[in-house]
Amino acid sequence: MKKGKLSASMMCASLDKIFYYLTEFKESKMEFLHIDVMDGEFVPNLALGTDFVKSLRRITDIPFDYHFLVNNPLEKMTWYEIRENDQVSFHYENNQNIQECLNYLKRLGAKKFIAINPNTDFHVLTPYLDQLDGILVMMVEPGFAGQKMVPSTINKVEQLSKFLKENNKEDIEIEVDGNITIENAEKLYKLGANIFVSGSSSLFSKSELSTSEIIEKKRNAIGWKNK
Ligand code: S6P
Ligand code: MG
Repeated sequence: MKKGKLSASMMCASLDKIFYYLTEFKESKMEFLHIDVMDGEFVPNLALGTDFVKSLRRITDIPFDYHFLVNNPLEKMTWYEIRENDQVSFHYENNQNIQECLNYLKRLGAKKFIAINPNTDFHVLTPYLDQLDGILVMMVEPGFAGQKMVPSTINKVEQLSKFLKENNKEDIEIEVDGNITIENAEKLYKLGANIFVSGSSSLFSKSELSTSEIIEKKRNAIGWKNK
């Protein structure tokens, strides 16, 4: 099995420690910074506006993993400076422009992911599989950090992984987002997930360990041990 990747959820990072976190991430070769964009419409919360994300882009070159939890992602994605090789998820739900969103990301050369809520069946994505680099599975109701995993989502990850293998689509990555503790990451890695959004339940939790020690522990849980 391939090694899993981490994506640090920046809405969970305290601003007073931002340089500490970015230094630790750089030294540990963090794969992505997870950028939640929330518009107060698709979800009852606001997060990571354009100017904040632009400033972050200026102080780090770690690739961004955008997660648009918004109505009309086709318009709102254009407000951000998405780069080639950034990874971008937009939601399936309440989206009349899925194909147009995929076309837009293809033109930018970004990695194309579609995100699905806990109650959305992954089979709805079947028509788009040929175009997708990955699927983001929400493990909690979208909108807030610090929630407990919706139990049915675990089985969904397992079924999705089987489905992709059976359809010769195992190159499509499975990203999991919400309550990804070290223990949950280990379980989900074994079931086929390979990108792990890391927020208040791991990287940014209150801990005696340094950030790089947490990263190392989490990586050991997702296939990095003895490699
Ligand atoms: C939630 C958002 C997530 C959170 C992340 C936080 O709607 O999409 O990316 O930032 O889940 O992690 P945790 O460990 O607090 O659940
Ligand atoms: Mg997210």
